[in-house]
Amino acid sequence: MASSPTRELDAVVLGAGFAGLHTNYALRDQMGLDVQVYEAGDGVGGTWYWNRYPGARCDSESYMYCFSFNKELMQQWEWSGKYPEQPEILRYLNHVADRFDLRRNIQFNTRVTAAHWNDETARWEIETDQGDRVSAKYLITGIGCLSSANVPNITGRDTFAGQSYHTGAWPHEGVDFSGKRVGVIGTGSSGVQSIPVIAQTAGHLTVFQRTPQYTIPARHGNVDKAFLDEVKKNYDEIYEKARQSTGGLPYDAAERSALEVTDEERTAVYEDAWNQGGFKFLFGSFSDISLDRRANDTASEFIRAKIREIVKDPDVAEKLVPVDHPFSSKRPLIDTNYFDTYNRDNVTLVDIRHNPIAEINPTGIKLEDGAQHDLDIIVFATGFDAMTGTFNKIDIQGKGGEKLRDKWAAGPLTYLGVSVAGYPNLFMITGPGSPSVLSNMPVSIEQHVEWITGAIKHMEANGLDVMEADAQAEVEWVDHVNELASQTMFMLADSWYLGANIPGKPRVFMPYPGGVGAYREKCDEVTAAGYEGFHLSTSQEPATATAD
Ligand code: N01
Repeated sequence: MASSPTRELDAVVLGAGFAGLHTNYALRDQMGLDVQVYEAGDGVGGTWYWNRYPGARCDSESYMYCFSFNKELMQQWEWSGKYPEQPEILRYLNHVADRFDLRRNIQFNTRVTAAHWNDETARWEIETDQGDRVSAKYLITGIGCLSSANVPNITGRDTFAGQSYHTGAWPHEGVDFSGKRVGVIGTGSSGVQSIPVIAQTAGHLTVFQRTPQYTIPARHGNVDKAFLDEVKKNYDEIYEKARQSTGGLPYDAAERSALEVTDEERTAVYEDAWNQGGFKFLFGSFSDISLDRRANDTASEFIRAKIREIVKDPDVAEKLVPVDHPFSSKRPLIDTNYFDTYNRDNVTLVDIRHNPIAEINPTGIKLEDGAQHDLDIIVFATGFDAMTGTFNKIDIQGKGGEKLRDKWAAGPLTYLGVSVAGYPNLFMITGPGSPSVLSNMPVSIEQHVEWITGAIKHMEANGLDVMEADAQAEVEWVDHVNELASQTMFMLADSWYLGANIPGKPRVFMPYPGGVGAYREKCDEVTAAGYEGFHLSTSQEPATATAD
């Protein structure tokens, strides 16, 4: 690094979304540490600061998409919708920042560009794009799993004369689609949420679809006040159920196999789940949809029939029917009027799987067969370089100057998804190898913040300077994650979970698929065994291995 650090801190936290805000509160207010948070945006909110596209909202029900660390906050905040919409989540996070006075040690408009471990001082030296140079004992990342936008490098992309936007970097002032010819590339969560809303005002909307999707109706609407009151009476119990669940949501897990009931019973269960909407279709219908291909086929076929029923033009319906991957092998989608939108006169579906985009030119998008679609606006709903993309943009160097991006060149290696061998005192909130994106994020974020805070308390109470994952424990964890993933549907699709959306990215399943309950138990066992799989030491003495 260019020069010596000018400030010595206990901890540096990257990001001021759910993860960074909670970590700031836990380390600064509950532990009394000297903490500096750096945030790239000019406000708090993380994902919800950047993703302001039309229709943006969360797929977790609102009463579960919040912090649980403060009971008064839980009781006092009133959600208005069944699912929380982006502006409301952003208001919530701003409220949390105000309520706990969290902004005073957040430096906004600042990206951390480098973090180097200094072997001699046993501290992290951190540099930002604003010229800050600080050192810290602990480095905690809350940089999000989906925070590096993927704007595909399509030939001629930058020659387009109209306006173009990525859903994950949406202009704060909004975009006026009235009467415009709009093209949306991408039909993942962001596309499926924004397409029906854009169609309402656009002159004409053309959707460029590479992979058809299974999506379940959200059944979004105002939240029932009586329901919320009941939730608040039982919040502790409900939250605890979510903590022990698979997906971080307090739904009753289905116990029956889809294969042990009659066809009529099965259809009735799916019909009921479809009418209830949301993730209950996946978690609440049958126990083996994600695990058994034959069981999965019944769910996939049910959704295909629904698409054919909703979409009036049979040719368009067939283009929308997913046949190349099983339901839930990609991130399950939740929608409002998605398939119905293709019945509108001002909406055209273009299948770019069979007739790919050849180029973007000044007036629009040209396909390989020569067809030209003239456009005023292009929306890239093309996703993110997930889980590792944002880490790789920072020059993170561990012991001996090893670069994290080199260590992860063939896929991310972590112990518990929270730490990396060779990178002492670095803690990643919802890092690769943890449940993260396969769960309701606030539940996973809180579990990580609590676990990391516990580890730091342990170090401070025992006069320890260094905590580092053991290399063998890391290998075993990565093997365990891969072994679990191999038993699921996840391996049967080209998804961002596997890095398949980014050309050249290694095909490795990144999140932990064993569920938040099992994962929490494992983390608690590690703690109870004296931080098994970690080396703990003072900087003066050799490290003590606590690994097996
Ligand atoms: O991104 P995606 P997203 N040419 O990667 C297509 C979370 N999230 O922003 O499937 C043409 O899912 C790509 O096609 P294919 C959630 O975890 C949550 O929608 O790769 N097309 C796909 O259709 C989610 O999973 C919420 O063949 C290209 C689309 O673009 C994650 O964020 C809301 C292409 C990308 O879909 C990411 O969702 C929003 C190319 N070169 C997001 N490259 C809620 O909670 C990509 N595509 C509601």
